[in-house]
Amino acid sequence: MSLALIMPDRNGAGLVKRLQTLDSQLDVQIWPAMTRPQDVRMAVCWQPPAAALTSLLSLELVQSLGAGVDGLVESIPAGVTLCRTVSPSLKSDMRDYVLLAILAEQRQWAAMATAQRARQWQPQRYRRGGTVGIMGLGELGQAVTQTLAGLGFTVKGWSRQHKTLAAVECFAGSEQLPTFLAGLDYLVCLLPLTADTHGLMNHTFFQQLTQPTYLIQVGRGQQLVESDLLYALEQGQLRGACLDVFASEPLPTDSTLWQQPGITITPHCASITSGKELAAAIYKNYQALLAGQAPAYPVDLTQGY
Ligand code: NDP
Ligand code: OXD
Repeated sequence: MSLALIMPDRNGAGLVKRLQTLDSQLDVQIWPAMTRPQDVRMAVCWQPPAAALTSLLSLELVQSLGAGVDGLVESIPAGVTLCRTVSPSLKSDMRDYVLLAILAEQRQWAAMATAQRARQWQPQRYRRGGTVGIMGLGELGQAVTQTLAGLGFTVKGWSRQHKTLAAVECFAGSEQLPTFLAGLDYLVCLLPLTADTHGLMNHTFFQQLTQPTYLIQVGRGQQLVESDLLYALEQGQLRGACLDVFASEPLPTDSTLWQQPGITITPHCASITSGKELAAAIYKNYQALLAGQAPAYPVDLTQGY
């Protein structure tokens, strides 16, 4: 049995080395230079060309290199299982990123950095407390809710199916979205990209915010209508935004978002599984496949996440 790495634009050499440290006999082939495609039963992918998977006739399992599986769901051949990579470092990175974005905005960190460069002594007023709404109460959303609740934030959560979580006021479905969005100081998007979440954050959505809210977008770019975001900033429904993901990545150099006051941009790096944990997660699923067991973090292809 062979394991394929299909990750255009990424160098897989470090990952191969880590995998072979776990198992020196492991047969790994890196796309597109695969000499024995007929031996591949498992493929680890990030944005693979659709044809790369259909040409693997013995394929049984595809593992996404990330937690998101948009861009993969559509290209999974019939009968093949899709799973994703979720790890302790992915969760702790995301908790840190969301907390950093909230604290930086609360303490007006960007304004103080600007004042420093102008040699100006300008203490900023802190925004105290805060109610944070998290859209998506999955692996990452729940990790974030628990951290924020533990630090004394008031936390609201929204998911597709109703949940009961300690210290979180939970809402579910489109009918409860307006109640969830009411009274938020911070809104965090940790939703997967699906047909239902595509374009979710649009003009109608922002109109349901009942006070100026700060958006932290760490889901997927296509969930946010950029022109409606700019309008919501102009109208004061949003008081700012921290964006890590974009409809087009890298964000084009001519995008108006780069220079927009109140917007912080990071280049899709909110959270990343460490190399060691990635290799361990892949190898665990490889062994599960050999033993005829289900992989960790399987995706429901009918729901798209
Ligand atoms: P999970 O699949 O564990 O959780 C997804 C959550 O979203 C679930 O709570 C689910 O509800 C909810 N959800 C899905 N569809 C809807 C909907 N239509 N309405 C309301 N809630 C919905 O995902 P993860 O927490 O592991 O990851 C979430 C996303 O974060 C990833 O898909 C990826 O896009 C993004 N991500 C971004 C990273 C970055 O660096 N910026 C890094 C890693 C991930 P329910 O519980 O009812 O099923
Ligand atoms: C992921 C990501 O899905 O990096 O893991 O966005």
